[in-house]
Amino acid sequence: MAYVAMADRDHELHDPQTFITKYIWSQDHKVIAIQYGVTAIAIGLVALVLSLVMRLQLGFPHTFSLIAPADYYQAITMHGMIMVIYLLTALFLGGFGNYLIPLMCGARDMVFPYMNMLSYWVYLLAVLILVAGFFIPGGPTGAGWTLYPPQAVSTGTPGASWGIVCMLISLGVFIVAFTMGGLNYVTTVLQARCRGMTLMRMPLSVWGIFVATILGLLAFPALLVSAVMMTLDATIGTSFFMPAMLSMGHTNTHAGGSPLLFQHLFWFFGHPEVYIVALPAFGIVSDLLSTHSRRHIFGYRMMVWAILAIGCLSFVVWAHHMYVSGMNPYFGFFFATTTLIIAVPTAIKVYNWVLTLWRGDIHLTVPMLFAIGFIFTFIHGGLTGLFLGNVTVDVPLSATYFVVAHFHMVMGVSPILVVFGAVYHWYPKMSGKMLNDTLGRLHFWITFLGVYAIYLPMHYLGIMGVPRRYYAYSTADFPQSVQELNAAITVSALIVGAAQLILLFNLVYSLFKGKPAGPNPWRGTSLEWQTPDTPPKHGNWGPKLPVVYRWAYDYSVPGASEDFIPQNVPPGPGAPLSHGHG
Ligand code: HEM
Ligand SMILES: [Cu+2]
Repeated sequence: MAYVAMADRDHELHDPQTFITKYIWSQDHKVIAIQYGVTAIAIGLVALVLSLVMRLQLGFPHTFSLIAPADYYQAITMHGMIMVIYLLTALFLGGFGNYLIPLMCGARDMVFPYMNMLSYWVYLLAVLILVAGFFIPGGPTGAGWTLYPPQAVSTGTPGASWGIVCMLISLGVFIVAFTMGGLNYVTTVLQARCRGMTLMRMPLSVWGIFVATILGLLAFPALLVSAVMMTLDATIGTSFFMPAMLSMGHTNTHAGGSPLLFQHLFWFFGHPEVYIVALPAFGIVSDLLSTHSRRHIFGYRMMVWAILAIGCLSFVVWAHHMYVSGMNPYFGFFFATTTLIIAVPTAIKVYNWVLTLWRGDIHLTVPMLFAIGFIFTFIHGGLTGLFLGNVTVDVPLSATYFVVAHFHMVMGVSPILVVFGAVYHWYPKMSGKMLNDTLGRLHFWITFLGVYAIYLPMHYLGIMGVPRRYYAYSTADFPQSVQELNAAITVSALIVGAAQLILLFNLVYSLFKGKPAGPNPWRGTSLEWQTPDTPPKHGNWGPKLPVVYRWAYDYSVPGASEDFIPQNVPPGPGAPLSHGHG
């Protein structure tokens, strides 16, 4: 526990005094978390607007001429990349990871607070470089979020000269920021837990974030090297990924590079990336379900092992994104098999969530609604994953809207629902105020029903053969229903997009007018609810660190005087240890 002492000392030496050190150059993990969160949501709104612009084009191609074909490709690229990296990755790890790890582990802060602070500012720089892409000559890259060469750096692709370089540099800077944060999260979990907080007593939120961070530290380097190599291909004429070719009547100056090498590197990062987003969501949703059903998580140990198993397996499935690349069929067989094996630990998790609810004392609070919504959308997206994991099914579907439906359900909508649930759940700790319940319910129902209205029909469009990444289709190629559904999807998307204003309003309104939350409004067991102050002060715990006596799931323990026993309550009369992990 040497690092506890270090974090302790740091807290005494650097207790922030001025406005600037308290809120701007803050080394407090909670302030950094909120900085990450606000920035991620702000750039996420840009991605949302881009998606609505694309939807208007697809739904009403002749009514709104907001964008030209080239703009569509730029919008799709920026939308996809922002959503995956700059919103979800940053929000789950930089935002929730930063906020929850020290509080849930009983630490005063991250072990390297200065590096943690730097991580946020470098992330902000990455976001600014990304946004700069909109203002440079030629605009941002239109290569698609996968940035495949040779297309990404060939004339004819929007942003092929400046835009792609800007994107690659921004990604590189993001990875530097992620690494500085990530080393903190891992080290803090391993070294700064308070007394009694064994690994197998940690809340699943911490487990999910912890393993996701390890995945990130192992996967992002593959993206970093490909970004560096492609930048060199684009700027000084190296040929890592660029073959000699004839494009738009011109022969290029490259020779001998391998576009397939890029695909392997990209997806060696890209598939784990799905779990960098999904594992924190899995962890957080487990805690939401348990807290709001007043019941211990079913199969805690199995849940931890499932997270670890999914984490490991996620590194041996990447080429399921490359079934159409002309790979050797035996290769496809291997990757289909590993992909389908991931379904086992994943299904275990789903069963355990459902069994947690079974005979629980379910409180349909707003966080719980979002958590249950997640179970639906995740099962849904997971099932279509089983289709696409099989080579023979994937090949005809891979360039269609079926894929758009699948990945939005599984890694767009599902994690976002968990983000929302988590915001309603922890906002009271972050601000001391409750979010407005009525507005929360309205936000949930419109969002939940709305995403189904958006994404269910897309499966049908995909099976009809509607291609993805298309600006417009000839009406002669598809039945009338395709255009009608496209219009309906766009209307739903506009409604869902507008519904997010309810949340934004709620966040600001409740800060001033919200009901005071008290320290533990959901009667939760994990340590963040047991802080002496709400919101917790710098250093979190006042003079004395907490001591942990039990796991995080002592809800409705027989013989206990209340329906929850916080982790820092010693066993005794009225507070027995549960049959779980004491
Ligand atoms: C209301 C919410 C959203 C709407 C209406 C929406 C809409 C769209 C549209 C219209 C496309 C282009 C499809 C095509 O032409 O093939 C797209 C692509 C994409 N979206 Fe979303 N989206 C939303 C949320 C999200 C979220 C939360 C994520 C996070 C993972 C996400 C990730 C992506 C990705 C990775 C692509 C693919 C980009 C590419 O092909 O290069 N989207 N989305
Ligand atoms: Cu994958």
